[in-house]
Order: sequence, then C-alpha cells, then structure tokens
Amino acid sequence: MNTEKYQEGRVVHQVEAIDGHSVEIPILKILKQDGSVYENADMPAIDKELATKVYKTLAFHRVLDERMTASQRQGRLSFYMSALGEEAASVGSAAGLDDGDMMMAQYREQGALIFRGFSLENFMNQMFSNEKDLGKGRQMPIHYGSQELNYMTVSSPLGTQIPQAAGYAYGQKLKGNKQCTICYFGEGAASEGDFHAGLNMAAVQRAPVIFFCRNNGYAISTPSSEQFAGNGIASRGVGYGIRTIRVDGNDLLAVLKATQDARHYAIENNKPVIIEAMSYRLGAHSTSDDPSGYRTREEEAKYADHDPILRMKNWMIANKWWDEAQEEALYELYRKDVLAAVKVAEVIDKPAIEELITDVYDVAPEHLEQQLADLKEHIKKYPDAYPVTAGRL
Ligand SMILES: Cc1ncc(C[n+]2csc(CCOP(=O)(O)OP(=O)(O)O)c2C)c(N)n1
Repeated sequence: MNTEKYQEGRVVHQVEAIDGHSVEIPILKILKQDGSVYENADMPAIDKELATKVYKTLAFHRVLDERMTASQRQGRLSFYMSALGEEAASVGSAAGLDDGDMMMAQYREQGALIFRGFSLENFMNQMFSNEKDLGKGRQMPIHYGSQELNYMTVSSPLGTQIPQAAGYAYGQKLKGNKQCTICYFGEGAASEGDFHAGLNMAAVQRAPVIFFCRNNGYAISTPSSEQFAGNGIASRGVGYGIRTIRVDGNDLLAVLKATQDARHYAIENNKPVIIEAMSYRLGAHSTSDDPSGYRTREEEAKYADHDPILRMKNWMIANKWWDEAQEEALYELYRKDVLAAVKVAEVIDKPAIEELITDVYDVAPEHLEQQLADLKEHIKKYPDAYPVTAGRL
C-alpha cells in the first residue's frame, strides 16, 4: 500500500479531531434570480438554441407537473410526483450530457427525460398504464423507462440505481466507449447502503459515472437536519476519494456548467464525480403526501422566491432570447397539449392480462403460467371487482 501520500500532511503533536463541518465546501452559483450573472462567473457552453431548448423543457415540465397533479386530484390518475421548484437540477444536468450517456434516475427526474425527447404520448401512456405504455402497464405511474433514450426504468426501492450505475459505467469503460453514466438520487436515498457500495466501487474501479444528488431538503416528511449530521452529501464524496462539486441546484447555468465539467473529467480520467445540487422541494413529496403536517407556509414561501424557471426566464429575456408574448403562448400551448393527451391516454385499453408474464423470460416458466391461470380464474369469479379486465378475458 502506498501510504506515502498520507505522510505529507500538516504535522501536529496533540490530538486534533477534524469536524466534518469544518471542511469548507464551496457552492457554484452563476445566475442571480434577476437574470444577471455573477461577476467573473465561469459560464457553461450554451448558445441560443440550447438555451431555448432548455427553457422549453423547463416550461413543459412545470405544465406537466401542474396538470398531472390536478388529474390525480380529479381521480383520473392514481399517483404523481412533481418536481416543483427543483426542475433546473434534472434539466440542467441532462443538457450537459451527450444523448448516448446512460441515465439512471430515482423518480423525480422527468426533466431529464423531457430534455431527451420522451414524447408526451409516452408520458401519458405510462401514467395511465394503457396498452401503448412501453412498460406494458406493469409499473405504477412515474416509473418511466426508455431504451431508445438511454433512460433506465425507474425502480421503487430507493438507491438500487446507484451500484447499478457504477457497474454500468465500469462496463462502458471496459468496452472503450467514451460515454459516461449519470445516476440521480435524493439526499434521502444517500442514507441507503447501496449509496456507499456504489460510490466506493465507482471510486476504486474508476468508473466514469456522475453521481447527481438532488438535495431538496426533505425525504418525504424528514428534513435533512434529521437525516444526517455531516456537511450534506458532498463531504461523503470527498471521503470516498471522489471529485465533488456542490452547486446551487436552482441555477440552471451552474448545474449545466458543473455537469459539462464533470462529464469531461469522468470520461478523460475514467473516474467518478459527485455533484450535490442544493434545492428545495416546493411541492408535496407525492400526491399521497401532505406537507402541511411537517413544514410551514413561511418556509415554503421563502423558497418560492428562488424559482429556478423564473431565474432562467429572466436571463433569457435579458439576453433578448425570449419575451413575455412567447412565454404566454408557450404555456397556453403546453396546457392545451397536455390536457388533450390526458383525454386520449385515459381511454386507451389496458394491456392484455397475458402481458403480465411476457418479456420476463424468453419462455414463461410453468409457475408463472399457473399464476396467470389462477388470476384469470379469480377475475372470472369476481368480475364486478375487475370491471375493465373481466370484460377482456
Ligand atoms: C428502500 C426504500 N426505503 C424506503 C422507501 C420509501 N421512500 C420512498 S421515497 C422516500 C424519500 C426519498 O427521499 P430523497 O431520496 O431525498 O428524494 P426526494 O423524494 O426528496 O426527491 C422514501 C423513504 C423506498 N421507496 N425504498
């Protein structure tokens, strides 16, 4: 073992215990809320075309979240998770990558998928579990996946994507592909054992993966102050020997810059990077949650003033790349489109019941065939409890 590098530190002759909080971690900020840029800021590579695509993605994201949350309230949809207030994290990072880079998401990163071009129909078909859903209706809403867009299907158990991303990126390196993998997770998921296994493996095996932590302050009802005692998630990256960047997650330009740099570093050096994007979850955790039970309106109002979409809009307008008339027309168009797509998707038939066991194995094993037969029997016996499926057996 090469211990030499550890011998070069400052020498002390009394015990000096290091407090994690005393390790200062800088936070990258480029854009102010009024749309102006900090003096001497290191700008990301962005032109009018990319900026417009990014901005339209943000706007679509917000409309989708608004409309789908409302659809759940109307009883049309069983479940939804919005990313209100933290859209710049997923959209800004997606914009810093190449389309061939693999994305392994948690569940609140629809912004990355919108940026990649997942169609409105695909979103709707997944959420309404109809027969046009790419996942054939086997997953609950928001568990998107797209092989075509290099977006791994979302898993419900927290943190599983983290070691998978380390392994996938390691495989990419072995193949000699000059691609990286981005792995999204929340600060809550960083408490899972998989987080530690994934980071350590990526660091030691030198896998080109960007671990992107959205620190939005809450894991459902648990504030980050009750989740960990150290200096956020960034300090853990340092502990694993991983290059770490902390960024204002509501500042799209800063997220973009951090991701562009991280991607370059990861691929050139075959090493992981961790980005901790500091943000706030303005909306509820999901449509099954009521944040009034654990946080105040005053707290929420404070963060509403940091709206990442408004910040980007102000910058676009300051650059003369956008104006209020375009803004109004865009939102109106998206609202109309999303509503129309809901109306179409919700009446498309559900997948045939046989689809439950296709694609799992090449040839369905006997025990799955038996379970399917039992299920059909059960539905035939209680058709009133399964009105949609019973009529199609
Ligand atoms: C292994 C596991 N434990 C618990 C849960 C329940 N759960 C779902 S989301 C969530 C909070 C995650 O918080 P965070 O990672 O910070 O992401 P955020 O929802 O804030 O975006 C929890 C505890 C789960 N899905 N999987």
